[in-house]
Amino acid sequence: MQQETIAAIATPPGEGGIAIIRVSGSEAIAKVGAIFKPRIKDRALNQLHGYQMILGWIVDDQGQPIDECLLAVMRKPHSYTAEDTVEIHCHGGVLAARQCLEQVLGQGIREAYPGEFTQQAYLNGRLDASQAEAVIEIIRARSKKALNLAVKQLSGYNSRYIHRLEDRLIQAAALIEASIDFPEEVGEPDYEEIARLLAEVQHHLGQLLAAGKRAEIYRSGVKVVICGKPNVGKSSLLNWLSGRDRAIVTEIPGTTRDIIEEYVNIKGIPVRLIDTAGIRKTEDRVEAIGVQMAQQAISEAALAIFLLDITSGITLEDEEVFHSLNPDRTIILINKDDLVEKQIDHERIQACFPGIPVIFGSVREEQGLNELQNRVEAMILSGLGREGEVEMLLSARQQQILQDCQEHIESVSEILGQVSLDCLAVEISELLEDMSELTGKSLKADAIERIFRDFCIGK
Ligand SMILES: Nc1nc2c(ncn2[C@@H]2O[C@H](COP(=O)(O)OP(=O)(O)OP(=O)(O)O)[C@@H](O)[C@H]2O)c(=O)[nH]1
Ligand SMILES: [Mg+2]
Repeated sequence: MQQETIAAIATPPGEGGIAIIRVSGSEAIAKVGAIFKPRIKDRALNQLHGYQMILGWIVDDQGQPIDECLLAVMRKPHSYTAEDTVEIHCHGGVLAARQCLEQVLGQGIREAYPGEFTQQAYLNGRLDASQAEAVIEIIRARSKKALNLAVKQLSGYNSRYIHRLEDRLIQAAALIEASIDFPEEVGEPDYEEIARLLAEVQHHLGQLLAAGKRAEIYRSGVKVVICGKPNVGKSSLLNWLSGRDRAIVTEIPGTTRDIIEEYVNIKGIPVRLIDTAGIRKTEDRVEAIGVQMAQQAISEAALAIFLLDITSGITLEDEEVFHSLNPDRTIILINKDDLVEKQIDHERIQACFPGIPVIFGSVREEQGLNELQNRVEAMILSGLGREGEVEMLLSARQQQILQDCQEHIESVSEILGQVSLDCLAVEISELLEDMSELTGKSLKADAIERIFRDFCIGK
């Protein structure tokens, strides 16, 4: 397919060391060559082999330099898009890059839509749908784990996994086809074997969906709220987990009156950590608003770390805070365990807050905090299957397809042996078609549009 030559600034706007303009398509080298003056006279852009660079100036219509640039040439199909590509490395900053781009566009090259370079790569067969989706995941990754998974997906790991599932369906289809084509010799297909193959695929689809949910945590992160009555050490914990003095800490109860948010990383999980005002009845208007906001934050969080002060015993205030918490999503930290005066023990805790995981520790002395992080991780990941089985990022699009396939397999399994072989063959081939959308090389236009609409310009 002949694709238009396109161009866009591939680096983010704003000041920086360099900015890169990417030009891709069959006319890229010739048209950029026409507005480029090489530093060494007898060299020219179109003489370059792939992966070579050349220094010179992008010039305006009068031949006056716009910016000094380094140009990289990549020749088809050995480029990101699998088209001839020129990357213009100009000085960072809004104006230089913009003016160079305008000069490029002046050559009759069209400005690229968001994600269009990756779309070219997809249309040229260099990436399949799953790999194209991995590109946006890499760009957006906010934790090391999410990045690892996305890079794995880009390498084609996910696609290979799906293809192995497709192979099982193809085996089932072959059993049916053989009975249709050679009824005399083959007789009835081996329904047991077909059922086994379908069950296997179904099992793996379930695992994939669970893995996708687990990966989603690493991709999007979760909201964790730190709550408790005043002065128990909430802000101290936020500061410790974020590794800096983000919130004010004093011995005065009611120090924090606002919501304080900080992105932290707990055991590789991106966490939006929220420190709240100590919850208590108060006449102070500002503090009262803070308490309301704390309660709102608690209701929105995926998990609450509920702090108590070991020296104060379990008070009515503590019990009131506990009432606003979801016991299944709560971890209790009994803080200030470094102090001698201990008014809370395990028995007391179990009596007041039965079944809630409890850690005794001290933020000041950094005790129990590793255990706390392990607990947080375990609770966030609980119910999402065991780690290390399958690991995979799934886009919303892929999740939907997997769920559809699950339902489809279920209905096929139910009618197995009760419908004609032709009908069964059609069902299995439809199933294969659905599944091929996961990694699809020839998706429908709207599916392609959905994949690429989230991309940024220049990618
Ligand atoms: N001994 C001891 N003191 C602590 C510990 N953690 C916090 N503190 C002290 O307890 C006091 C209150 O700490 P904060 O972190 O401000 O408590 P808070 O829960 O945010 O308080 P409010 O914002 O008022 O609700 C400060 O003087 C801290 O230094 C601890 O583990 N041991
Ligand atoms: Mg505080």
